Amino acid sequence: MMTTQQKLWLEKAEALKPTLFRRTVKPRHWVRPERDAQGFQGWRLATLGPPEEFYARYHRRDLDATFDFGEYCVGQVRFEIEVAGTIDSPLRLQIKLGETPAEVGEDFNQYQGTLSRSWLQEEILNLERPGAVIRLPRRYAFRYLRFHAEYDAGYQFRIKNVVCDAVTSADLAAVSPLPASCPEPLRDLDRISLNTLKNCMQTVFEDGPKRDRRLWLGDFRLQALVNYHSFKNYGLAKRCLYLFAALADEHGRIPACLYERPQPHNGNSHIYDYTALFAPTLLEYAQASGDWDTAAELWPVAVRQLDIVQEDIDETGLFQDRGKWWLFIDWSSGLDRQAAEQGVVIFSLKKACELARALGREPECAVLERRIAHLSRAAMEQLFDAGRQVFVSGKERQVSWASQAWLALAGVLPPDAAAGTLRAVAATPAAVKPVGPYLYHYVVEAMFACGMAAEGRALLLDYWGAMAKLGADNFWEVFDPQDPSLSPYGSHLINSYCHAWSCTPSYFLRSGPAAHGFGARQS
Ligand code: RAM
Repeated sequence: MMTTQQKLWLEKAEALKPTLFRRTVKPRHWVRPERDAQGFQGWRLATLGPPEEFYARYHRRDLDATFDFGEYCVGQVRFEIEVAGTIDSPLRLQIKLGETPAEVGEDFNQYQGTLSRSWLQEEILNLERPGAVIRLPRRYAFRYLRFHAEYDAGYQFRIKNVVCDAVTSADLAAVSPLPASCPEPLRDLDRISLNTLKNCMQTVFEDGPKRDRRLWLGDFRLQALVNYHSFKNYGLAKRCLYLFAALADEHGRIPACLYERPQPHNGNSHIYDYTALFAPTLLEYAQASGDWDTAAELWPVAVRQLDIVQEDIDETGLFQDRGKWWLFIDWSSGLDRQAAEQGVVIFSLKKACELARALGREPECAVLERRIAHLSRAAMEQLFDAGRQVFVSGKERQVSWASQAWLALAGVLPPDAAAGTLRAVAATPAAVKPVGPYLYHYVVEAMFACGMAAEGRALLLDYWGAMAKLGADNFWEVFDPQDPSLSPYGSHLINSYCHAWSCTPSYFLRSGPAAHGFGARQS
């Protein structure tokens, strides 16, 4: 049951629902997917000609045609069918839409992944009156579209004028150009990042427009940071903050994710690290927008999340996994998350203190500061391996990038020493590495935070640059340069190739290129 307060917050959120910008996009090329061991995930697209060449042709059966829109689109698809002859039976058309060539190339019937196959974008239409404008039923996220008509139609037909009515709530006109000194490879990363964010910006900050198409707190925090330095849609960020606050459960715990339809509701999953990050997300919104009233109104929600995460801190000040939560941090399967979670909580408590001070609530800092001291001491006494000069995690004393990054961001060690832990982990091949851009973001952020600007820039160029080199239109949900088909869900087909949390190169480039040294960098 929602409280009266929560109902008001939901009303505020709904009043902030943005109207979407619309644009019609036409396919650029008529293509054919072909297997190619050198191509991304084993596929390439051979160009056959302009779409008009295909539109001019009539078919009866065995139609198989793919279009490349030349850019990534999120929106509704429509096309026309023209019939020559008597329509004596429905026309059966299969349509696939893909973010990648592999999606339009591979057979979805072979899909064995752990998430629902219904995320794979595919329609089978049995059209009783095919001679008309056909509108596909859903919103799609794709660059490639494939038509397949396997069965004899009994008459001639042709398909023409395929278009996508693309939607976004991102205002492209709000983005200022990068400084002229910014070199080309970085401009490319910026362009791909902003594309990613634009495509995820709908009536909330979606995690991915193909999948899961919902608001996740961890993704939202990073999207919002990029948004403040690019599209500057403060209203959308405010809407998302109010949605989380409105949909907290009876204990005051916000969900890790939420759905908008049919009406906003709680996603009923709880991620320990995401819960803690509500406070930093609120502070960053207020700092960027200047809207401190919203921060003051939602302050109790931020504090409540930190009280809730505190319940899993033991008497010595250490986070203990009691099996109550989903611990996220990264998709890496072997990662021990204890140390990283410890870092997230300290980081979030510090941001909450900053927010308290900005709101004139200094007295409330005392309790937060006591927790910071207690947790920091525990991190040093129980997680820091002085011999190896790295933080370790869990019973097995695992060494990972995640632990060093989050404890560096938590400021448990002075910046120089924290930089030492990051350098040590980079020099330890056995250390558990990130597998996704979400954690890579925090590694880069930690590097900048502790004076490793050159290493931060290099990692950014290396990791996100590798996706750009593989032809990314948007940055991806997961990416392991050693294994471009890696998926946490058992199939690369279901991965999201336009994923919110990967859009942060623009944050690093735009939140002060001078500070990060990007503008001055020679490519
Ligand atoms: C997946 C999505 C989403 C992420 C969660 C933890 O469902 O990739 O972006 O926030 O996991």
